[in-house]
Amino acid sequence: MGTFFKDQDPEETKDWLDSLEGVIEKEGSEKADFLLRKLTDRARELGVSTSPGVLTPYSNTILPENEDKIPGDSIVARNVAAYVRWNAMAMVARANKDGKGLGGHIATYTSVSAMYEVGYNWFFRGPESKSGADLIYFQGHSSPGIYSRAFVEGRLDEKHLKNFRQEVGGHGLSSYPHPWLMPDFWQFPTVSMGLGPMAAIYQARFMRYMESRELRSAGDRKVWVFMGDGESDEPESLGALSLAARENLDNLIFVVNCNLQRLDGPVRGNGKIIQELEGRFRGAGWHVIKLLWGSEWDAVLQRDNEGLLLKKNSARWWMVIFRPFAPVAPNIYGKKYLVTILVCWLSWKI
Ligand SMILES: Cc1ncc(C[n+]2csc(CCOP(=O)(O)OP(=O)(O)O)c2C)c(N)n1
Repeated sequence: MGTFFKDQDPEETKDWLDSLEGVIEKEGSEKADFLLRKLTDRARELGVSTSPGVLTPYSNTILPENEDKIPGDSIVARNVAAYVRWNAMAMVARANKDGKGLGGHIATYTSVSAMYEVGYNWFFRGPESKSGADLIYFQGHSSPGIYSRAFVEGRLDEKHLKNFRQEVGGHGLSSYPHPWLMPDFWQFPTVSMGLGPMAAIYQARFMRYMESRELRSAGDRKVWVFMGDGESDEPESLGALSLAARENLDNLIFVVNCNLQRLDGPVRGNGKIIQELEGRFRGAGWHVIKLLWGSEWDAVLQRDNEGLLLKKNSARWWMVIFRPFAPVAPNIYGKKYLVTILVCWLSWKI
């Protein structure tokens, strides 16, 4: 580590380093990270100008006790989300029946369905809004779910769904978001990965430009970008992030759907893409809120006094949710972790 500071008391420095090593050995790296963060906070309070870290712990940013409750009937919303996912799946499956082999994607929407639903129900503004409808860049491969939502709302009919990926006589559905093919449906083309995120930043910037020229008020209109973690590999995706921060574009929200998969394999096999992206966004000056665990996990995590579950918060862990009792599970996760999760789960349920 390079530093210009001339250390007058190396013995004292060694004490600190030994303590740190002791903490890591006895209490683990999460505790060490916590202590370093505490020290940094305290130092800043005392007026030390120290460099802030860009990474926060690998867990939800908002603690359960600080979360807002969903207003209204969230059970109805949950059921609607399930109908939408079901119809999306049925539409794609049908497009591939009887040797038609039209293709289509399911996993993208499955992984981002909850975020879209929260948007539809509580955030996105429609055309009736005073400042005009929000502008939404939908993640390219999530189109089946967006069609399905429109079907459930009665904006598309069954014939449309049957013509998924076949733009027959104007009564079909394009594979991906495409305003030229479906001008009354899509606002922006997004499946040339990377172009959506960059275009959105300039869109949000242009709205501010129009306002400052007194041509059109931006009001509280928002630009939303839903993009994939694999998509973040395209240079354009993250290429204009610092412009957005520099221009204070608080009318712009990116939702990065980190489902850890991309067309040609896993996103960052042994890495942590969520942490990596947090660093990129925060480093460029953005506010980042991470959501790794659904609220179903809150009660379980609270009972994990040793913090074992947080340590194991990786792609493979998500499989535990679906297959906790699978015979292969102990080999994948290690017996100790499985026992922890079961004990936490049972102590919550009993
Ligand atoms: C510029 C560009 N390069 C390549 C592709 C082909 N392609 C389509 S989706 C995809 C991977 C997308 O991964 P991710 O963003 O994680 O989305 P998900 O797999 O969750 O749908 C690729 C490489 C493309 N659409 N655009």
